[in-house]
Amino acid sequence: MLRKTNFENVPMKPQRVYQCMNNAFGKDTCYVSTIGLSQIAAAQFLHVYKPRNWINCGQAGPLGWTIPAALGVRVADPTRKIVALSGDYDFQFMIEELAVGAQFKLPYLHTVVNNSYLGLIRQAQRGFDMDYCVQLGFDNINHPEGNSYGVDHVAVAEGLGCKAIRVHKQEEIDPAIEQAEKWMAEFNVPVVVEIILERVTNISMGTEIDKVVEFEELAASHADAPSSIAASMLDD
Ligand SMILES: Cc1ncc(C[n+]2csc(CCOP(=O)(O)OP(=O)(O)O)c2C)c(N)n1
Ligand SMILES: [Mg+2]
Repeated sequence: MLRKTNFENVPMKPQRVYQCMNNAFGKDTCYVSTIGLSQIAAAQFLHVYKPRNWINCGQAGPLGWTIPAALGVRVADPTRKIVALSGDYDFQFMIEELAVGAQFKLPYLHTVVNNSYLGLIRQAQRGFDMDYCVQLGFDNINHPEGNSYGVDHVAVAEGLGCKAIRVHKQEEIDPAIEQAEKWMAEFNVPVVVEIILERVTNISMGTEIDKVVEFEELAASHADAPSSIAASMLDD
């Protein structure tokens, strides 16, 4: 069984984001993440090649941990390639810590996958037929082009002394990462790449390892999961 990643949807499906990240980031990349559909999907899809290159808070799952953890990794290792990954709410939880990165010149790349939802909680509520108090969208009077996704993360990150860029389509991801790398080299501050996702995508999950529910069509060929290492074992 292989999960499909090569979706063309705009707003993007998260699976496609991880495909792009696998293609864009090298084998030395150290990922930092905390909790949420974002982190669960990342653990399913992202390739990690070395020990201590998947820095995660473990079972505790304290939202907001990602920014300070990434800053800590940077302090511990001034040369490592660090890519943090947050959902929109994890990012908002301790967003002010970005200023610490700007103050102490601690560059790293922070990808924010924004579905304008507490996605993991929304998915968990499906079992109760609810979608209650878990969406983060609103009409932001200062950000009308934000399509009611609410907080303008680019503006907040810039206000805290960092650099930030927003993308909507998969073909914008590579140029955004290139821009982020230039900014990190030039300014020595955290750089945020915000990726606008479709609002509702469920991620494969189950109560037991042999009862995992798939919500999307599976890959039928290598082309459906081109960045997958296992895909090479499929008959095209
Ligand atoms: C401090 C804290 N409060 C509440 C939770 C419960 N919780 C786990 S995931 C989640 C929603 C995360 O939303 P987001 O960061 O946008 O990620 P998504 O699931 O949408 O990818 C919540 C509220 C938690 N893990 N930590
Ligand atoms: Mg979210």
